[in-house]
Amino acid sequence: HHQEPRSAGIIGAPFSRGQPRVGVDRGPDVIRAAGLVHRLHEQGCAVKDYGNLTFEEVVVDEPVGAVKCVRAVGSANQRLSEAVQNVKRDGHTSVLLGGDHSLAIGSIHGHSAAVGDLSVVWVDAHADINTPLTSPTGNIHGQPMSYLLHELQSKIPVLPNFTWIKPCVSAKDLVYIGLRDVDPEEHYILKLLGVKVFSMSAVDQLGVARVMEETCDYLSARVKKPIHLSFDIDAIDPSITPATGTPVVGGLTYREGVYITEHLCQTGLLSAVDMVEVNPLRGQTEQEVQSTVHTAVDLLLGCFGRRREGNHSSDYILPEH
Ligand code: 4U7
Ligand code: MN
Ligand code: MN
Ligand code: MN
Repeated sequence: HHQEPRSAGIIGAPFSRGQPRVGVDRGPDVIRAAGLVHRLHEQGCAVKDYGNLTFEEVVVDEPVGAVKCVRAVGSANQRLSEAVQNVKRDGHTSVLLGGDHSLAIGSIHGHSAAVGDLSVVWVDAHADINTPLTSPTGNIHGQPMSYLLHELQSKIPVLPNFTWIKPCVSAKDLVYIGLRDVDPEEHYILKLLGVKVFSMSAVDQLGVARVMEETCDYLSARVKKPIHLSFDIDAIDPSITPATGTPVVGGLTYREGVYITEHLCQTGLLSAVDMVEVNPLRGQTEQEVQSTVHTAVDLLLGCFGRRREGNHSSDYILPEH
């Protein structure tokens, strides 16, 4: 069936303070260097690259309880939220290039501030739903969903530079795909809130096609809301995407990952995408980095209409001799 012309508004967020490893701040530039903008154009997608955000230099950022870099993460996400709101008001599908996954706070907050209620599809090895008080590491990239969910607000302490955050996602509007490394506290939260989860075990059992069918049936059972896809590259198996900070064996194949993006694109509801946790300094070889980055690009192309059967523009005419 006919698809509306698409346009991507790209925001680079070279930010790494949501986790301790250097290099994830280079994600936006390596993903662009792999030809993202050109390849989106090639497939008939309009693109506006808004460039990289710059972040406030937070010099003194002592842990708050166990949570690290609270002020830097809060401030960066406030800027990101504003940037995503601008991209949405310009009429684009927002594309956040991270950076670590703490950036989902600002990305989802800004998306929701611009368009209202959202569905969130979170593709990740991890649930990233620790509260500041359950987090085993204190790293905020393992916590973003806890700040965004209405249902967890009574469990979230007041944190410096976090007071601007308004919870904007309901547990019933969230679906996880690819989970295989969930902390016990997170598992408790997922069960308590009744969050829809397709773990790797469910992907094994059902196959990715049924997982996506059920995901979209579940999310559109009430009203069709704009979809926010938050894609952590560590959802894909580290044999394909090793250049990431917290790799976990037993992940999605390249084909399962691409299928997820193709299917979400075809709903016509995809309104914002995060591509996060690509860390070129975590690759052992140049080949490992290239494989990770190229996979990230292909996942984004899938979000903007690339089909493996091939594509052609609707006004194409066969040349006459
Ligand atoms: B990512 C972890 F404890 N759960 O909270 C935590 F295992 O954005 C990992 O998904 C979080 O890469 C991983 O620190 C965050 C840990
Ligand atoms: Mn992860
Ligand atoms: Mn993550
Ligand atoms: Mn359709």
